[in-house]
Amino acid sequence: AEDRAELEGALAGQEFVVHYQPIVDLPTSRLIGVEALVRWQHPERGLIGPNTFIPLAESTGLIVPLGRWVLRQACEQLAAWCAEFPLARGIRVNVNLSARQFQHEGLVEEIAGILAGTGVNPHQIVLEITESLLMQDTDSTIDTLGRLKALGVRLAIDDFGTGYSSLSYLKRFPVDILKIDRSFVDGIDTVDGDATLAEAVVQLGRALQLQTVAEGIETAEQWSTLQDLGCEFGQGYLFARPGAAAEIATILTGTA
Ligand code: G
Ligand code: G
Ligand code: MN
Ligand code: NA
Repeated sequence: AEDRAELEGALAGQEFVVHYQPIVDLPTSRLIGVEALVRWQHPERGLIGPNTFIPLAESTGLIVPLGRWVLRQACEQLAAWCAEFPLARGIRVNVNLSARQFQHEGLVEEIAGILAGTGVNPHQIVLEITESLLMQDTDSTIDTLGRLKALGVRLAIDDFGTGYSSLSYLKRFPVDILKIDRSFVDGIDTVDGDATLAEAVVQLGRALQLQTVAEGIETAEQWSTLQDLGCEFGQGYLFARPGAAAEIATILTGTA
């Protein structure tokens, strides 16, 4: 309960910050988008990563107002970048949606309100949902996905390949992008079978006309292997770590 109060206080006290990690076109390593990743700028403990507070935010329901805040922040940032840098009009901003947010009654209306209020082009917003969320293959899941798509945003499946789900749902669900989980990229050049799995995801994406984004690229070898497999986009420490909005601005000036 104490932890919950602290998290609530942090939200009210504006102690959260959004960092952005570049997503690049693999052949050219040009910026095609960013993923918004929340951090807690704690007054005493410094910058805290989401793994330490997202689970609590989920279990207490605070993820709903926190997630709404992250989305609004990311949309405001995108609008500011677009006003300043012509290059920004061609990028996308990915925002993570947790299962709890997804199940929240007012989600679609809230997102619509944020899009309208910030004036961003909805096509520049990608909502990342996890594969496990889609495994709850219910009418209400399909209904929510359809209503999100109707707003003009794009949908990505995050951590794809970790969910052991049936593939048939991919055809029914209106998703646009598959994000290949970091665990496959990790072992792509070293662990038997990982390259085969990554390739299978890329082929699946191609068959269903979905874009593929590889996560967690750390070495030039992984980068090159993923290109050989036909993966279009990627993100990872090799290209850039998540950083403050100002770091993205230096790329968007076109001089970085
Ligand atoms: O940012 P890292 O770099 O440490 O992120 C760790 C985990 O936290 C990832 O699984 C990521 O999806 C999740 N995460 C980061 N930001 C957000 C957010 O704004 N909302 C949700 N639901 N998850 C987030
Ligand atoms: O779960 P999700 O994919 O949303 O979260 C992305 C997470 O992956 C964030 O915690 C981000 O900081 C982390 N990440 C991004 N690139 C790399 C990388 O190259 N290596 C590792 N180990 N983690 C990464
Ligand atoms: Mn993600
Ligand atoms: Na992921």
